[in-house]
Amino acid sequence: MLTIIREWSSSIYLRSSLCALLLLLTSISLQKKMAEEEPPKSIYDFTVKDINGNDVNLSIYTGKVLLIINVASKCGLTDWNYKDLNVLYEKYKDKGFEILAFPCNQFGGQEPGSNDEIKEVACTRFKAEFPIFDKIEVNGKEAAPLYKYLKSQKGGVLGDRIKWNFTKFLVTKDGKVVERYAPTTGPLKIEKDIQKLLLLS
Ligand SMILES: *[C@@H]1O[C@H](CO)[C@@H](O)[C@H](O)[C@H]1NC(C)=O
Ligand SMILES: CC(=O)N[C@H]1CO[C@H](CO)[C@@H](O)[C@@H]1O
Repeated sequence: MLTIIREWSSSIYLRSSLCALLLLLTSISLQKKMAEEEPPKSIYDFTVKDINGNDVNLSIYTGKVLLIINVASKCGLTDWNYKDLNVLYEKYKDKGFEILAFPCNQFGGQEPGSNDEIKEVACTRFKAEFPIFDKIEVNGKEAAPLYKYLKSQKGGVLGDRIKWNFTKFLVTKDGKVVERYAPTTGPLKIEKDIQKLLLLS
């Protein structure tokens, strides 16, 4: 009788400790899963590729006001956009402002060149001094994670999709996306907002 009770209680003990172990394991794996799926807090959670294919952790831009743009080298607005972007850049680059340009080929095939050709066009013809990154997609399933994030933070007037070349996103010194401008909004029209974020006005 005693042995029966002892076996019975030890099996209860075994069962409950197994249960506890299972619970523990489940909660650990749940926690891990949640940690993995934690949504990005700022653009600093993204790593992109520069035009030479090297990883660039965007957290290197911590403390800078950023204008993030999808560029096209062969399009109507190209000339004055690059020209005005350079004006902005010259004026504010030493005051904590940076322009990050991402070539994109999704708008009527206006950016068909290889990275070397893009570099040539952007850096030589337009004399862009700001960083130009690797070619990416900005819309659809293959959209770069950074762009999925930018769009989730600031949708456009007619939905999240990037409508065309030269959509611009303004980012604060702590990596938050605060404004989105249409392709037709010239870079110089953004100057006041940039000054505000730089605390210059
Ligand atoms: C980017 O840099 C930050 C700060 O140094 C670091 O915490 C983070 O893990 C890096 N991200 C990647 C993907 O390497
Ligand atoms: C070639 C071309 O169509 N380029 C376009 C790039 O985006 C601007 C802004 O929408 C258009 O005006 C250009 O025509």
